Amino acid sequence: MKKIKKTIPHGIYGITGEKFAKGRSNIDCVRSMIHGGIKIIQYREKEKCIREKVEEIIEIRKLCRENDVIFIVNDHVDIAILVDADGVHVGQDDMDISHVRRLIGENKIIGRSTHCLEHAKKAVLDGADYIGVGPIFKTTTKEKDPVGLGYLEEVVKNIDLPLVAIGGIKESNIEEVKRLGAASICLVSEIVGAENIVEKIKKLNEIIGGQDE
Ligand code: TZP
Ligand code: MG
Repeated sequence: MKKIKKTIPHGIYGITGEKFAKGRSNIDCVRSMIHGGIKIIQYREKEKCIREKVEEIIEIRKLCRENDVIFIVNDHVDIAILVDADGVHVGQDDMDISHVRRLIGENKIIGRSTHCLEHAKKAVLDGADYIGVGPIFKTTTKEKDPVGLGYLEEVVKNIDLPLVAIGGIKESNIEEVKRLGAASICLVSEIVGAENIVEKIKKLNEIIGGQDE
């Protein structure tokens, strides 16, 4: 039977960020995100060695599969293939989309980080399945100057590809991001750094009108 490629659900897109997680592990954070109803989770970890990452990814892959949550691996195309992840997310300094596609196949999701309209247009031509748009606001989670809400508006108007708005998004500004047309929104430190992750997700969903099924 032909496998159908999954699509990016609307609502909150979760990403791990152990550094900001108040001592909780990536795996604990993922459990809470799933419990809170998040439907897509990306494993992003810049500090650990490959062995540790693979161990965590195997565990998180299992949790996502058991709970029908889409699982994306950041950076590591090889590990995404190893664990049969639903997709991979690559930045501007990572492998070309055409190479990622050859490795991971047609039925997997490829996400590309973009910071300007040229990046976004190229991602469309290259065959990405969605683009990250950001950092919208100033953030300490990633060393990159913010692109502002203007870039989000440009993408909404000009780019025919699902987008995930990211960077400095909080409970206090998520409404504006949603209003400008971002159907999928990612918050890292706001979620993993919350006192109560499940409650935080509930509040965010109240503001943006919930998750897709
Ligand atoms: N890509 C663009 S901004 C960012 C990534 C991975 C970090 C977003 O983290 P936060 O804590 O939601 O600002
Ligand atoms: Mg990368």
